[in-house]
Amino acid sequence: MAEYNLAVIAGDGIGPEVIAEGRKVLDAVAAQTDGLSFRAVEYPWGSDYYRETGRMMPEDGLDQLSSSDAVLFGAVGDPNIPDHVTLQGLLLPMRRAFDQAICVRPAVLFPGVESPIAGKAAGDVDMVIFRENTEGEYAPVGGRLYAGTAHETVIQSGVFTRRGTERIIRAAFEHSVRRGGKNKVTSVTKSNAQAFSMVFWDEVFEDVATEYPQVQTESLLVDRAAMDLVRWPEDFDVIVASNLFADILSDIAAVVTGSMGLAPSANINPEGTFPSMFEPVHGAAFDITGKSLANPLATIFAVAMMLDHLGETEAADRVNAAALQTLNERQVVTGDLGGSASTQQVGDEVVRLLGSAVD
Ligand code: GGG
Repeated sequence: MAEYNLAVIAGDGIGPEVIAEGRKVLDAVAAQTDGLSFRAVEYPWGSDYYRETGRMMPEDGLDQLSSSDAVLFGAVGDPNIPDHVTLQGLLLPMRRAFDQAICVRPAVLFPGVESPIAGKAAGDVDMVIFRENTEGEYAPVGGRLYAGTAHETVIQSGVFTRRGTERIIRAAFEHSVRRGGKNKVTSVTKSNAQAFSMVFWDEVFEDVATEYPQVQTESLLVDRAAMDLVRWPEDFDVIVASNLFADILSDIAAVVTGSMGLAPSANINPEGTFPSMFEPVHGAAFDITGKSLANPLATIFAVAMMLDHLGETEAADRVNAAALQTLNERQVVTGDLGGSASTQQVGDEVVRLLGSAVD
């Protein structure tokens, strides 16, 4: 029994198209659930806003969002604005300001979906990637000297705090215990080459692991992990890695499990003092923007993660079940999955199946 304040930032590219379907599904499940409602406020921020104002969001943008119960986010990026301007102007400041330190990215090979890796059947691949989300290689620490001269000097530093590193590693172990199954956590670093930050990460991983003797552990170098995700994806269960490595590995995991169009992401504020944010892993995808070709299921799965996070587990289960049925029946799927349905038709189908589950 709750009314939630939801901040919606559809953003750029295909963001508005997939967010429209996510909201359609959210409204439908809320309408079916006694006492559940969402007061949504749309924030028209992103690259168009930047063209008008020189900023990706207003100066007090984060203040405006801070009293929301959750943020639903589409995508960021524009072919005519440098990527570091769009990303550093909206998404990354939000993750840092709201201390959304724990990024959770599940990757599952669902019934009805074909993996590009030969011989993998539904259920064979089922992993969750825990991405450190507020520091690491994405910390805006560095500088550029003598630009454009022969002495040009550029420094980009990584930031690894004990608090941040412990938090993400502990969150991965806690999830492994809750999840059951293989009971395995794989930590991914590059500690043979990065002898400060990544050796530190390995040490923290070993320390935290002692608190979870029931969980099997593994440490892989990122190059090995990238190979293994392609050749033996079924070996992975829970993966924990730094901001950059987990960002890259989660894209590999998404394509191995069928499509970037299926990969959701939760950006969790562990203390609950700020809103958490839910988004598809994919970006703006300019090549298909405005063509109704985008797969909205990543956003719909992100909506389910948001419902779950808010404690609306029954509604989350219903959304997941309707999305899975859509995939399994394969009648209404987008081109990335071999179908010909539009973005809107997939959203409509999930809503239809939600309705039929209740009847
Ligand atoms: N839906 C998320 C999005 O727009 N992703 C684009 C991107 O470049 N993301 C980088 C990141 O997640 O750190």
